[in-house]
Amino acid sequence: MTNVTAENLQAGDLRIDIDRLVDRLAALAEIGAIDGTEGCSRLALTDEDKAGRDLVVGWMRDLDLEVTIDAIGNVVGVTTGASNGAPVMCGSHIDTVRTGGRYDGNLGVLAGLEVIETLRTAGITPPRPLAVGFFTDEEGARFAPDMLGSLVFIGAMSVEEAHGIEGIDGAILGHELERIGYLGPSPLPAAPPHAYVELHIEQGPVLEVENITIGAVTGVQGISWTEVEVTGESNHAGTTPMAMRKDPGLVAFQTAAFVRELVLELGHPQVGTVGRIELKPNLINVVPASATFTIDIRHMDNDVLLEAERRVDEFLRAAAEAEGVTIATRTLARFEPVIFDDRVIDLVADTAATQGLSVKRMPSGAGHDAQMLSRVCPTGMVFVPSVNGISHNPAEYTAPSDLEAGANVLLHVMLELARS
Ligand code: HGY
Ligand code: MN
Ligand code: MN
Repeated sequence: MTNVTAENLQAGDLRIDIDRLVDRLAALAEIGAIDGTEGCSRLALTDEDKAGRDLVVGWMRDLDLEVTIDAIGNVVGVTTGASNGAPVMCGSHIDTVRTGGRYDGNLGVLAGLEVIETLRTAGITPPRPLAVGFFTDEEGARFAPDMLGSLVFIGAMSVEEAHGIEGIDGAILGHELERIGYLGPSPLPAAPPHAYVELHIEQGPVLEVENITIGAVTGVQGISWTEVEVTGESNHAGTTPMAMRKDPGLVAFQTAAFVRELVLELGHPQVGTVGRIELKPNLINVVPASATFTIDIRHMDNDVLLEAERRVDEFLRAAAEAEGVTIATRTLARFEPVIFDDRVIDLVADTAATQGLSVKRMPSGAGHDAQMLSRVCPTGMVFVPSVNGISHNPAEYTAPSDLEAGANVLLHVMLELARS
């Protein structure tokens, strides 16, 4: 550790302790660990999520942070002491998808703890308080929409509506929150931070392919999630003539194929995914009674995203009519593209350059809590590379040198924002 004085802080000599950060990432990844992999499974508000929350809250308390929990289970730790005014906040999420990696979300939260501990060890008190938080159910994989906790944090969804959300397993969000002991008293919407910065793995291939260490994230693409329930007529697979069938599975598979054709026609960076599909009764010799599936389409241009939504809906209705089945659609998430604050984007890019790191301005393909915080305060993100562009997969990996680079950029961006 460099012996830091206020003078050399100006020179940006202060650096995080990468071994401590890697150790915390490993300790958190032990919770919900997926055997034989580096990954973990901590779906929102499950026992594993609770255990992860308890561990991180313990680390927050070890750092003497003032810990608050709100009515959607968001947890924020704030430094106490000489500083005053609204805090400079960092953070992300610690819930994961069912087949998650150890860096998605977790890095932003644990790097925030690392920043605070580095400053504390150096005896440095920034002019503003610093806050690190984790938001509930960022993934939206169990309870849609994604970024749910930060959506409620900024007041864009009521606590009542959020508490009533039913998960893919039939659980009710409010009940689960109470069951794991994270239904907290802090007021919502929360008072906006002075600024918000989120360190996150890129989860895509761009930085690695271009051999760049830091992404100065310019914004987040628009997200459209739809659940489609197709209802047909269950029948015998052997005796039912094809002309008599009302097969919901066919419409689901045709639509999944159409989504791929459409996004290829619209061209990069349009993306489209059918990630969840359930047939009932899901048996080899039964023409399904129903098929329920999800459509995830995204684009940086909202007009293109609207056109994609229109085309998918048009196809779906025509396919249903041709097969004689009925459909019901439910919007699970719909967020417009977001552009981050120029000053924060510039600060991330300049800080990376000052630290001798290669940096690229780029949009985010994945959704993040930062896209919600950007509605209430100056917001930006710092990306670090994902090896082979892999994420939402236990094989997700980012090299310690890149983790360290990202956390050091986070440290100095937060310090600079604390001076503003
Ligand atoms: O879906 C997303 O982009 C994020 O991981 N919730
Ligand atoms: Mn994430
Ligand atoms: Mn994710």
